[in-house]
Amino acid sequence: MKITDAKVFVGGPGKNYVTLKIMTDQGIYGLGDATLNNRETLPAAYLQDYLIPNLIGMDPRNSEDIWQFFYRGAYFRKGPIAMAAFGAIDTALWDIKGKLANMPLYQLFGGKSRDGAIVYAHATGADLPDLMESIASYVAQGYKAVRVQCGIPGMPTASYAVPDKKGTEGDFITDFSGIIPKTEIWDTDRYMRFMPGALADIRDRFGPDLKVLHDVHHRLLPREAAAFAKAVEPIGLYWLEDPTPAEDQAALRLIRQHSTTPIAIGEVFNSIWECNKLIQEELIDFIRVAVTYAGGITHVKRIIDLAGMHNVRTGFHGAPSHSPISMAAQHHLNAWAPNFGIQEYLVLGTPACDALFPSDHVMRDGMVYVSDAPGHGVDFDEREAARYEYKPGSHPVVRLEDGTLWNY
Ligand code: CS2
Ligand code: MG
Repeated sequence: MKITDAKVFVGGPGKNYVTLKIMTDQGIYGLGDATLNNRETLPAAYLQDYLIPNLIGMDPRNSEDIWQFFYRGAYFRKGPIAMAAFGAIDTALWDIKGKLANMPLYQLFGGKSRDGAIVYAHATGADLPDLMESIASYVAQGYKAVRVQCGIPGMPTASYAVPDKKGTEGDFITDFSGIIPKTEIWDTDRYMRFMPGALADIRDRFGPDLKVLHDVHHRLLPREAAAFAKAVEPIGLYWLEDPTPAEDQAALRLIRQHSTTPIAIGEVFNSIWECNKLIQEELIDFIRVAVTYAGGITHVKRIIDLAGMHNVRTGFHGAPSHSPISMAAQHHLNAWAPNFGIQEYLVLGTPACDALFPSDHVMRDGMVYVSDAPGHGVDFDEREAARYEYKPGSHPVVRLEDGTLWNY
């Protein structure tokens, strides 16, 4: 069997999805997702200029050897751009494998460990009352887990992923007005003084059963993160996410020394080598990698297995930028993984998105039920794709009040 061609599409409804389609001499094709948020054209170029010319003629069934060919052959290894490009190829090859076997991917991984996989939604508010309404709306929709992000009183600008005025919904993460980022002003002291109390009020309002997650989004220094994790320990968060930048994996030891609050890290990682210490030393409770950014299904399965040896559960990233293709690959991994935890789920199901990416995966009452279609179960409508083009977008950059550049 041979790969005969491959095409890359950039664009989508309100997103710059990077979709890879790999065609074969048996008429079977596979689909992958290389969407690297705010840098979408780069994995697309890597695929077009370097990877696709090498793919032509390869046997699509040899997904492991192809992964090793591109990973080791690059010489300069890893990095989000390369691993997103490899990830798209790998996911497309697993899609082809599933179609050849006439099986949904979870069957190829080892079958189902559960029928439904719990997901969490993003509740947000310009202030605490606004956030409480957002949480209540998700609870009313049947969600059993919600990430909560709140505007901080006195903060000079809106903080991470919150609206600057009450009652507005939307993707407060990427601004598609252009490639020049806006500036967010951050003050740790205001955050540290306000947020633990807000989380306690949320727990009081919604009771002990609601799984409450909070994303610090890399804003605290390790000592501050340890103090925050200790302060919120009585609230019983499901997890505290990215409390401190984790390039220095050892820094997470300080949080573990001071708190039993569950820690989730990993969405910015693109290889097992960026999280192996966090996992082996059990410095985290959930690993947050994503199939797109971490080299596809093949590499993420290695991370899942390492995590499973060290009491670490999965909590895959599922931000607004993820296309239904990578989300579907994660749904299959979530159905199989013995150490599954939870899946981030930003509602993808707009009519425009469903038209571009038809599938029969189901999200109901806060649970995802994976499709039984062969492969990952998502298709791609090239006619729909022709309606979209790349639209430059950016995250804010974050500065402290004195102008110091900080972590987004
Ligand atoms: C966030 C992401 O979903 C999350 O947990 O950390 O939405 C993150 O802000 C974006 O992926 C950045 O592009
Ligand atoms: Mg996050």
